[in-house]
Amino acid sequence: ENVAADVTTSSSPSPVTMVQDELKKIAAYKAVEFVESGMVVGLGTGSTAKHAVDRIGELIQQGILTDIIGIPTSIKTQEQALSVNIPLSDLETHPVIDLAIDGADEVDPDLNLVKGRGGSLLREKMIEFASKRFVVIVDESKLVDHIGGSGLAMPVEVVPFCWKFTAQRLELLFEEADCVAKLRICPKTGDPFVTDNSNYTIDLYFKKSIGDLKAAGDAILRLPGVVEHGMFVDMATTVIIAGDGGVTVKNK
Ligand code: ABF
Repeated sequence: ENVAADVTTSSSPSPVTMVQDELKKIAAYKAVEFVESGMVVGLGTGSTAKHAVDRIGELIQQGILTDIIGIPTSIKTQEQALSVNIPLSDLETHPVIDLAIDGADEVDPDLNLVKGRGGSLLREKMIEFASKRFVVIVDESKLVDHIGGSGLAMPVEVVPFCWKFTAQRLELLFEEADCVAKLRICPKTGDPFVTDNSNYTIDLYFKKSIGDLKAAGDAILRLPGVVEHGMFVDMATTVIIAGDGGVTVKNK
């Protein structure tokens, strides 16, 4: 496999009891080492990516990074990046991004990902697709043998119009995988969760394998009503994994 070609592992003094958030921070800080002055940087979303955004802000503040332009993957990240004084732009003004740093919900041995449980998969995919290098940062709890096989959600962003119809079509599409499609609900309000793009999210749960990921993703995208799905196949160029045993960097 091309994936294992470049794997470096370093030991770290991390205690076995190191909390998950500290591991996320270690992965994030390691990723920010790849950021150089003058770069256009895709800024991810979620509790892991948040550490990377804070760190970039800190290095700008210290004058160590200069002329950085951030492209945020969500409204939340946009607000956070502004709060730490990272100059921002968008994909239309900067269609080529040097480096994007973002978290993930699942990472398989080939560095394919599930993303979107945090609700921002569409902007993340657009920005990471436009990135020359896409660095994924995770703690080791995100590693899986097979994408979609964890029993946890595989998110699909859909237009609100007739979402039940789209959910039924998704279940039918993955009938052989015993798929259940559930509309994501905002726990605070009890209303449908609305994305930054004013869409809904349908979470797919599979009891059996969905088979070839690219074929599955393409089939999802062919359904009218679907905007984008959370499988990021062949997109990550580097995955940084922080665990109790240290940091592992895997390159595609
Ligand atoms: C984003 O944040 C998402 O694509 C993914 O759903 C989530 C991971 O969040 P966290 O880092 O908080 O686990 O990257």
